[in-house]
Amino acid sequence: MRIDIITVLPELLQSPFSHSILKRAKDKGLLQVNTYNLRDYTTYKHGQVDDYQFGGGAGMVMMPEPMANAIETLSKDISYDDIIYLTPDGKRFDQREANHLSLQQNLLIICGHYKGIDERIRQHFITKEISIGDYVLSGGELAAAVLVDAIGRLLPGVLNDETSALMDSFQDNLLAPPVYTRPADFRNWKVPEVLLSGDPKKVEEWRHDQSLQRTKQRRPDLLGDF
Ligand code: 6GU
Repeated sequence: MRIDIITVLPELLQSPFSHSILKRAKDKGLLQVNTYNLRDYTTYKHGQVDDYQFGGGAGMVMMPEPMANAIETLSKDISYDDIIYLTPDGKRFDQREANHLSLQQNLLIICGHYKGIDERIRQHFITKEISIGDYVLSGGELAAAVLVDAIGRLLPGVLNDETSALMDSFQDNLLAPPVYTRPADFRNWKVPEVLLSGDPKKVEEWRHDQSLQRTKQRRPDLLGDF
């Protein structure tokens, strides 16, 4: 899978994909992430990519020409399945969307800044608008990192134990059960007996029950889908 990202802060997007699972995904050739600096696509002086908004008001808007130029230049070589704009007024990102996007071949992600991008770019180029939650970030880069992480770990062959992504919280609309490791007795705080029983069926039942309890207590909204 290939994910291209247009940003004014490419430096911000180096580290998140250079460690752990995403690094492994890239090293295995399963995921390719490319960042493109929007300033490389402007014809304005001093690499200008934003301007005052028509109608007045505080805050700059990202100009349409550099963005259109970047999108059209990249689209010449690659056919994108989706051109995604990251914005707080987009559709809320969730596991279902991560699953869906992980099945695509080529994605283009646009990171906004300031007051956002010119509406005409949204109307004529963007195919999907995504928010990662109901709060405002100063730019789309951290949201892009969240998307790429959530998507990248789902690609077949990225995780060692392929079942482990399937067992994540949310994958079946249930939160994950509690987990324990050695020692079985830590400061007299003991691991639940059933996990030491060696009976896989009992363990599975216990985990499912814990998942249900936890979801009921913490996220009853998820059970609405059951
Ligand atoms: Cl995708 N971008 C920005 N700037 N803020 C956000 C967001 C995205 N999602 C939640 N807040």
